[in-house]
Amino acid sequence: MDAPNITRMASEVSVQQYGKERLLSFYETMVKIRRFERLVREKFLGGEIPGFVHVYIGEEAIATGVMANLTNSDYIESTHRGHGHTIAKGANLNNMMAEIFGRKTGCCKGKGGSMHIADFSVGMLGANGVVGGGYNLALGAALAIKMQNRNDVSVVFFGDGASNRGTFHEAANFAAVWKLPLFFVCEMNEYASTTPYRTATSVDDIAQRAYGYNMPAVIVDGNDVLSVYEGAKKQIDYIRAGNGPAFLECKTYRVDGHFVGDPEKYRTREEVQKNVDDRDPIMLFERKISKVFTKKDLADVQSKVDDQIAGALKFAQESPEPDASELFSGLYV
Ligand SMILES: Cc1ncc(C[n+]2csc(CCOP(=O)(O)OP(=O)(O)O)c2C)c(N)n1
Ligand SMILES: [Mg+2]
Repeated sequence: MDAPNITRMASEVSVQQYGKERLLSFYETMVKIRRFERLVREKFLGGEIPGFVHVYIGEEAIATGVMANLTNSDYIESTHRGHGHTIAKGANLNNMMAEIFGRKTGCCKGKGGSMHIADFSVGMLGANGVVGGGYNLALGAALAIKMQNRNDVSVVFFGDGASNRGTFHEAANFAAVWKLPLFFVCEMNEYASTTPYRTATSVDDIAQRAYGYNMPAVIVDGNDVLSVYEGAKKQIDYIRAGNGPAFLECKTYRVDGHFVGDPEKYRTREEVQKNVDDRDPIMLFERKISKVFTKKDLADVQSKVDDQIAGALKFAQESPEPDASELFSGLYV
């Protein structure tokens, strides 16, 4: 039996009611993330990108559906798997790609790389290489929103693995006691690097944890962008009304390895393929909107996105690396 704070939701609004423009923007964002990630994977394997890269392939519907409820003055805190969140929040693609390539023109001057992208101009406060490192930063942003009497929301994205960090519980309790506008969005993708969810987590649904902090929780199919959108809307409306924090659990699946190059010995190819065949979020959405758009409409979106990403790649590749003299600038210590 579910804890009393939990609502399981599926999209209740018909595709037609959404309006063409909004549907097409959902599609564009998901395709942009997918194609950006495929290119980053290719360039990483080709040796052009330094460091480590974790891609968001298969989870595009979550960032897309949540972010469609936000404006630039709302904040997000992201994870090590943060490219999708950053793109959906509207960050500049050129500066983002340059950051991943470690170039001077990157949004963090090439010093952060994939796991430390930030773009304050759109409220993207940062990806985070520390698992569970985002909660209390988002909490601080939520406290600032409240102290400034703003109606904005601070969103923290985190994985099933990160839900087991103590920082989750500290932030959840603080936010609940102070009624802060903090939105917890859990991306339950079945694995925390090589660890299957069930071997490390005590509950069937991570949303159960919210009960201990008096937080309402919604559970959605994280591969259905409309369900994510509507679930997030319900929770964000609740938060903006001044009720304090809320929780959203999105059930999804990590299709790629934990990091690009992961040998993936902890699962079978069949399991992965089944998720690709049955649950791919872009395929599911294309099916849903097939009566509203022609193949040509969708192909036009794809080629527009490809042009943008090709432009971002060229910008990154042609940008210089940071000067050695800048090594110690921008540091706090
Ligand atoms: C504090 C900390 N512990 C361990 C790691 C190594 N690490 C990086 S990602 C990851 C798994 C995270 O799993 P999850 O939160 O489910 O996110 P997902 O990768 O599935 O998106 C681990 C253990 C880390 N970066 N930080
Ligand atoms: Mg995970």
